[in-house]
Amino acid sequence: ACGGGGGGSASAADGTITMGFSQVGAESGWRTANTKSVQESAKAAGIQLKFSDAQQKQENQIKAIRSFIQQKVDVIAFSPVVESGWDTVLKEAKNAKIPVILTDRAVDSKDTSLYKTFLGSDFVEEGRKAGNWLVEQYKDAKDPVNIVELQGTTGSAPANDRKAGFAEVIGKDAKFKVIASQSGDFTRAKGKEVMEAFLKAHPDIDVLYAHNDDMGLGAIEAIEGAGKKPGVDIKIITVDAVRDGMQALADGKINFIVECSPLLGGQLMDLAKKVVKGESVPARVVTEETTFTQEQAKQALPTRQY
Ligand code: GYE
Repeated sequence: ACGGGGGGSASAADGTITMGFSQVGAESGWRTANTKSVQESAKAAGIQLKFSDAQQKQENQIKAIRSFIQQKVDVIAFSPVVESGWDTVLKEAKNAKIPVILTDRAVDSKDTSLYKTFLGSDFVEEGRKAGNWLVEQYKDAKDPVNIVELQGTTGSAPANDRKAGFAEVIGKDAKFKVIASQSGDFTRAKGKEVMEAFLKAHPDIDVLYAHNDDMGLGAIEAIEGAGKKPGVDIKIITVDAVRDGMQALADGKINFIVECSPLLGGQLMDLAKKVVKGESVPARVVTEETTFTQEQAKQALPTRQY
């Protein structure tokens, strides 16, 4: 109806960009902060956002992307719940000449022409940071260090990579033993449930490595329920640094948090404007992040945005 120029796109005559965004779900504090960042940044950038929540299901994301293609949005952004299985739908977007931006999580597609760029954290590096802290803490220990691991959503980039980065670092010293490792699906409820099972099966846990704060917070409840002191009897390392995690860190219940920033909205909108204009963008945009000790958490909390 717009009579040319738009190449069949749904762009408004005034040039307003429409973005279809398929979010993973609302599984964690990180995700809630990320959704808010995307929504607020779209508004601030004057980009019309069609937002869809996949409730942690890949099939819902594929449906949402197909619907965005049908609606002829100008750009599609999504945070893929798992890494595999995207080629078909991404080819459909490419055939429809709609650029795709990967946000937060990666896909394992061999054909990198299926998307314009990938904006998000380096999850392998996050895992390494967690491992490095542990190695430093136990550098003088002679006895084995028994570690349990709560993994994120099975098949997701952050679960695969945080596990790999951590294993790479601790694997250099045989005293570090991962005695149990299971998915807690990035949620508090599952983190608690799996930690309860770990505690029953293993009376001798020294360290918990949880792939996000929420699972760590659920595990803290399980540890307290078992009559042990989180942060003292069992040392806890998590990833994200959302407010509740930072509070537990400041309170001494978590020992170390590797930051993963959910505030990707601003950069996403900038990239979207560029790809819609046909400008070139870097193939990979990595988020800048830090780590927090208990003392650093106390200092950072008052001004923490999420
Ligand atoms: O760490 C976790 C969330 O993909 C980086 O997903 C994100 C992860 C984040 O559920 O809390």
